[in-house]
Amino acid sequence: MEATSFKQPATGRNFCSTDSLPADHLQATVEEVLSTTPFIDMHTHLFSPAFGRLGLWGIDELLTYHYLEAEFFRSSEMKPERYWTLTRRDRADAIWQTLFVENTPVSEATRGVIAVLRAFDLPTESPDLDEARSFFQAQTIDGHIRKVFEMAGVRTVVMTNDPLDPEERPVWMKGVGGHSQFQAVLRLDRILWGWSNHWRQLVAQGYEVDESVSGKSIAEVRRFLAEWQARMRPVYMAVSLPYTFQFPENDVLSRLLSEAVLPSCLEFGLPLSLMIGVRRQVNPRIRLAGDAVGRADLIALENLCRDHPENRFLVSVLSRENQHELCVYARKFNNLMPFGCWWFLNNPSIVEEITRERIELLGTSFIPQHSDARVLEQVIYKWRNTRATLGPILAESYRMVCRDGGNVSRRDIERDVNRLFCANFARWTNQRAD
Ligand code: RAT
Ligand code: ZN
Repeated sequence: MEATSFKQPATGRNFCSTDSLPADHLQATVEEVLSTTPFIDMHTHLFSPAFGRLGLWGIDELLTYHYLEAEFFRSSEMKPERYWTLTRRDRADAIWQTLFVENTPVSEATRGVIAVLRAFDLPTESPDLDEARSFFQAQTIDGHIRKVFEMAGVRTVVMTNDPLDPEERPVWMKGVGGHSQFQAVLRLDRILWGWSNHWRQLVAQGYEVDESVSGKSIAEVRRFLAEWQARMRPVYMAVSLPYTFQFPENDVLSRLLSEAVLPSCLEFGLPLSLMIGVRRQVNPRIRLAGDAVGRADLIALENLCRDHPENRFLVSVLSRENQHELCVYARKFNNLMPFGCWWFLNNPSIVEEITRERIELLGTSFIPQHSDARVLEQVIYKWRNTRATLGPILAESYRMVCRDGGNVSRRDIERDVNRLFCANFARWTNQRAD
């Protein structure tokens, strides 16, 4: 039988310039571009210095990160109830002893602490934390933030700002000056899925709302959003939703979303970020570490994107099982921007799988990662790990372009890295990309 002869694709196609790179230079060029491009970190829990003690940094905060607390309870006999009676310093000592002295820190979150210590030339095998503590105590916050961002290769970080947070609200009410490296986000968890526990807070602040969202409630929530939009100047609005989220439904959440939040987003030209898939407090004994994950029904997202075509959605889903569907929906709806590998997904093996899938289905029209950092210095290891995982994936994608007969230049790589880690977000939030 005659062998099938495949027609070779025409060679020599240039995407940006004629300076195509030889295949064996691709990896090194990708790594260099990744390491020299400062990224936008589009979702963190960090705060600018104006928020004072809300901004977490230093070794005790690094060690008591809730990702590490979850791991600590697996390797220690200490009961959570006892752990919560300790001071932060004693908790940090207990975690150091258990996860770093008595065990090898091979998990993603423990390796992160090692990488941060190493980045500051601090001992990684010491039986105590004395030297690390002295080092961090000697830093002043403004200079330390600048240095950390430089080490992490990030130019801007996006905060998570909850107007109903009792500690955060007074800072905003006093007036917060803008900071060139921190952007605000209007986070709506308490108002949306937490309405029944929080509507009274709005009443106390002078808004005419009620539990069933009747009468003037919708107009008043819009007034609340408008006032906070003016106060915070957020780059987007955001909510984390449980894996059970459905839309539309005959419930308060759906009404608030479709009649207040989405119209306000349109009015202010802001995208809405949806982080879907948390299964809250499966183990309340371990507090913040006690949330888990559930597979979501993304038909809710389909309905949102289709029924609100003028709104733009930034979307991250927590379940590994939802990732492929998210990509498929992004192919159907160009008002949907997938972002990040969040929380339990932020491990090299899973980031690799998800990012390959996204590139294969979406090209460069997505945002590969955010850090979700809660403690300042975490951006150092989280972004280092992202670059290390992304390098081989991007290089392999370019090798495949070349194998198919295309050319890839350094300018192509620069454009793509900038698009993935800055321009997609900047465009979505109406900001300049450079
Ligand atoms: O990753 C985390 O730290 C989670 O606890 C959540 O805060 C999540 O990132 C969120 O923003 O809801
Ligand atoms: Zn987060």
